[in-house]
Amino acid sequence: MLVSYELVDDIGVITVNNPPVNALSHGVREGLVTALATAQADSSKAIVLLCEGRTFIAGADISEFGKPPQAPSLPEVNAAIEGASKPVIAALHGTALGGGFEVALSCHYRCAVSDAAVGLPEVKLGLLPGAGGTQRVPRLIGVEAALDMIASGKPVTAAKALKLGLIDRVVDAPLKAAALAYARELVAEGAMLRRVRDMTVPAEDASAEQFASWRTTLGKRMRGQQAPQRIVACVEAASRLPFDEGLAFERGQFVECTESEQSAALRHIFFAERQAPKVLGLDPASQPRPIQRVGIIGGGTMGGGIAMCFANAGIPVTLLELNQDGLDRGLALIGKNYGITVSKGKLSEQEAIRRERLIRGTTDYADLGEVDLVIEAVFESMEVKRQVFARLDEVCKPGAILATNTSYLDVNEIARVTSRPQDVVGLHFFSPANIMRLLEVVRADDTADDVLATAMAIGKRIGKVPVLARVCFGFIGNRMLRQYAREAQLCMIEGASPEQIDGALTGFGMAMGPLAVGDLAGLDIGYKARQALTDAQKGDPKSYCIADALVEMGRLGQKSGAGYYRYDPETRARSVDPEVLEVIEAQASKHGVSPRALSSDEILDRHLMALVNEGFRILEEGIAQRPGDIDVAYVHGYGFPAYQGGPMFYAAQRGLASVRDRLKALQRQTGAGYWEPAPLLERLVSKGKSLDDWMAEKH
Ligand code: T1G
Repeated sequence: MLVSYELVDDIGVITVNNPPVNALSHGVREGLVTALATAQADSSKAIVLLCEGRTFIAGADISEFGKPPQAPSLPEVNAAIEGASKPVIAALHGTALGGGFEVALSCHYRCAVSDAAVGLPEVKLGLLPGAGGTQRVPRLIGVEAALDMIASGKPVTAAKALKLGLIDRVVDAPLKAAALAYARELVAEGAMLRRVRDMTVPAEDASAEQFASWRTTLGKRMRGQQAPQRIVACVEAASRLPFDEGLAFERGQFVECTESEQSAALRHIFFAERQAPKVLGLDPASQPRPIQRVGIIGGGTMGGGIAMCFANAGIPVTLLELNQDGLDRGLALIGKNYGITVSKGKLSEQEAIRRERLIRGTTDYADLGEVDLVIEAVFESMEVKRQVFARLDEVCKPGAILATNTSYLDVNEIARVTSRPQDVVGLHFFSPANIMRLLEVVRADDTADDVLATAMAIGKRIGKVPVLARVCFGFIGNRMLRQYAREAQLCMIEGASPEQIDGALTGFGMAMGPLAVGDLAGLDIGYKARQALTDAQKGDPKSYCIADALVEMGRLGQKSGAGYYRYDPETRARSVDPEVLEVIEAQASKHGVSPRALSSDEILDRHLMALVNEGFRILEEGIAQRPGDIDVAYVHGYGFPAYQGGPMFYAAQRGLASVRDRLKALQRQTGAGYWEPAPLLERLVSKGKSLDDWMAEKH
């Protein structure tokens, strides 16, 4: 039963049991209303509401959004709870989130075990608390604390919730017994039916200026997103209107959010993040191998960041460098990064020391003899990587997983130098590795199923979103990025300035524009990679001549103080540099290009179409398992705005036929073969099918 009811002596107990997270599906809402009616009619003196399983209600059932609403709605359930004639006590464990916490807020009292957390994460789904959260929370904790909680969507620990006044008691497990005791205590002291709706919002932090400053702050912090602004409007309504009018205003705002494209995109990403770690067709019997110790080869920026990922998850790391100097530099860099995190108040000094102590340095390969997983993060040269893997094959124990952090080299070729290619896999981290959430798991031809299962599991364990990719040049992310970067170069040589190009993409919501990203990563990286390619492989010189010219002038990007922009040595502030415009002009005349005015729409479109078309090729070749995997990769690895859903979701929303037609128009306009619509796209359009249809047919 989704919701059950029992009378324990004189206390009624309502129990929700809807695994995995007790989401408030239609059945649960109905069950709650029925159980409440039973409790109201029997001899119980108070009612305890709790959940089975790993958590209290973690929210509305997100999979029900976009479908016709079914009664009772959550506001109706909450009104029934708050209107009960007997005290209702919410007993919280796990994560009481969203609609789940709103249910708790409609109860008259709340208790929680110490490791519980409460939160209203709706904003992460492009929504807002639509069942009283924006009206009840400010009544309990004031406007500032309420906006901080609801606009950030961050969970609050039980201890902090008690301090804020969101809950009334932190109890010891077992929860049910403690909650029953608390209920009896309330009955004994004749506790009143304390309805949050009857409270008023403290006026001291509810001025118009306050709300205006929140709108400005959120306008910057959550650029382009609609829900945060609606949240401010709802909390403002709570401080201005009687409860029921505020609730109605909130509901209206909520419904508009549920119908918004931004929320559809963010809900798509929510489920795509949870699908990505699942490897289709994997032998269900293949269990992850235990990973208790990890080795990292290379103490540079990537190696150090990767080591921190494992130490942050409590896994001991052996970091190997060729010599002591290199090792000292690597460990010092890690220490510096932890220091920065502590100085930002994101980590305590003790915790930083504890994590740093989990990272042990060595210059001796023999010290990797007992690790369960080793990740190579050395210089991007096939020869160097082959030498490292041959050495690892000698020293690592049987069953150890040998992984490479290469961002584009052939993992099959690396695996072939070992006697155990089945134990070789690509684990492609993104810089800064201890921050970026994307992890491309690269499946080589011989990679064993349990090695893949292990890679996905360890990826989640270190807080990453693992996405499976097959071997090709640049895997999923970087392969698409080459097409995207090509358009940035061509738009420049055709007449658009770096500022205009970056502005077009940041206007769409990209965290940074393609040229600013180039300056951040270093223009010399791409330059060196191009030096290793033939002219044919490099493609049209117009697509890299400006970048080459800048590098040959010593303009490597931020690290040299100048690239497509100039950077203030102190503040690193970026500014337009007329010298770059001269370089662009010179290259345009050298390559016979007459500059013209490009609209920001054209610039944006060409970048998005370049990503999307390559995405279709990647799906057709089986390099990526699902369109959602590509979307998750771009959101967590390349700064694609989650509220746009990722390149493939964007294409689906826009309409595959319109995408195909736009590509054909670009092909006619430029005569360039790479604008030829991908065969999969052509096929789907010709059959009037969607990517979801294609996925359903494929599996
Ligand atoms: N609805 C439907 N399915 C859900 C769900 C939900 N709210 N939450 C989780 N799942 C599924 C998920 O897809 C996965 O399925 C499985 O449960 C385990 O999840 C009116 C409008 C609770 C912290 O935003 O943050 O309430 O892949 O892998 O890592 O105001 O899930 O196994 O098939 O993430 O342990 C607000 C969303 C909703 C919380 C657990 N609530 N969930 O994390 O497991 S909007 C949220 C989470 C709302 C009201 C509004 C996390 C978690 P599958 P998991 P986890």
